[in-house]
Amino acid sequence: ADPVDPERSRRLRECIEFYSLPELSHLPSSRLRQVLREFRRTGDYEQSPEEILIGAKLAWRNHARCVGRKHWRTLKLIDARDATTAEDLAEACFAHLKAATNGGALQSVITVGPRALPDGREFRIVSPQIIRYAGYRQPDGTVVGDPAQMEITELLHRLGWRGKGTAFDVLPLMISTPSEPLRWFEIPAKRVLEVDIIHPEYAWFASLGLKWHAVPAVSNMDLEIGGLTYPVAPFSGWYVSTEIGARNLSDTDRYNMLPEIARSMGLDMSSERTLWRDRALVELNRAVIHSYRTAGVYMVDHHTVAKQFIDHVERESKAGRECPTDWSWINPPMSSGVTPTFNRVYDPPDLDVRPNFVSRAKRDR
Ligand code: NRG
Repeated sequence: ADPVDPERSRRLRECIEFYSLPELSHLPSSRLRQVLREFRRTGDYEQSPEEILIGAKLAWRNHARCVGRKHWRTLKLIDARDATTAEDLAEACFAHLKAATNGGALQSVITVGPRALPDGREFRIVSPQIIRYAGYRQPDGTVVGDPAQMEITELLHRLGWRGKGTAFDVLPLMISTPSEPLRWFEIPAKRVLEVDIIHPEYAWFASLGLKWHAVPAVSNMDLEIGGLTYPVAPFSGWYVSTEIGARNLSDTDRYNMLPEIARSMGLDMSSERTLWRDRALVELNRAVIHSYRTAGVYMVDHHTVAKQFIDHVERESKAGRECPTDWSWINPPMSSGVTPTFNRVYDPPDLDVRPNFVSRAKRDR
């Protein structure tokens, strides 16, 4: 390898920065020397499970778009770097779901798979999250299920998968590896905890037939630590209620449920001025929170998470650290003006801080 290759210099710099962090100051100084020796000789090195876990926690802490960062210390690691087949990785993802679901008391988990081969070929979880609902395009142009998953659902169809055709069919997990054709794996039903959406007062709400899954496990971001990139690094915490109630089930290009909820509530929908959308939105979000609580599945509401985030920012500032923050992602998609995250300025979202989670689309571009 060319020692003045800019990419290699960047990775080397990140490596040195990583091992110089206070969070790694307990490692013997011989560790950095050993890593550097290996890096200079081969352009690469291996991290220990402890180093990966610390790196992943810091990636979480650094990630400007996450409002749940107060809990960055609670992360658990599943080390799946020894996976050699798509099936191994699928099994690791199922173990991830089990540990993360934790019977409803959600535990933050990251599973780290193999890195790319020297020739650049790599393992990838093609599914954007471990659990996603299918979206079926109907002949009349409407969609049954989650419109955001239409493309991946059609790809799975071409690969021979057939869903039941309901609005909430869990898609199989799609994985690509260096040496196999694209493969999919049905997720065992016992690994997918779901919550039926009911309303604390409106008995009719249950008949809308809505539900959502407990675990949000993002599987299409790279984890970058100390100059190394992990292309397989699905991570999960728990939902903020508005992700489901004020986006997934309500966006017009997702489940678009507000008109039906408003009609069932008997609201005057003749004009925007009646705020029928807002009123339906509030009831949908009350229903989501109530249903998860009733089912014993942990989630956080947007007011509480906003307070937690402000605590976190203050704690970070006391520790003398920046907290790079993307205002538009930190604020909830409803009632943001009445949460404490709204009227504030933050440290600018520094996209170059490492360790970090990096969106794969960015790397592919
Ligand atoms: N909005 C997406 C999930 C994104 C990640 N959200 C979390 N992550 N809460 C959705 O499925 O609605 N997490 O790691 O907890």
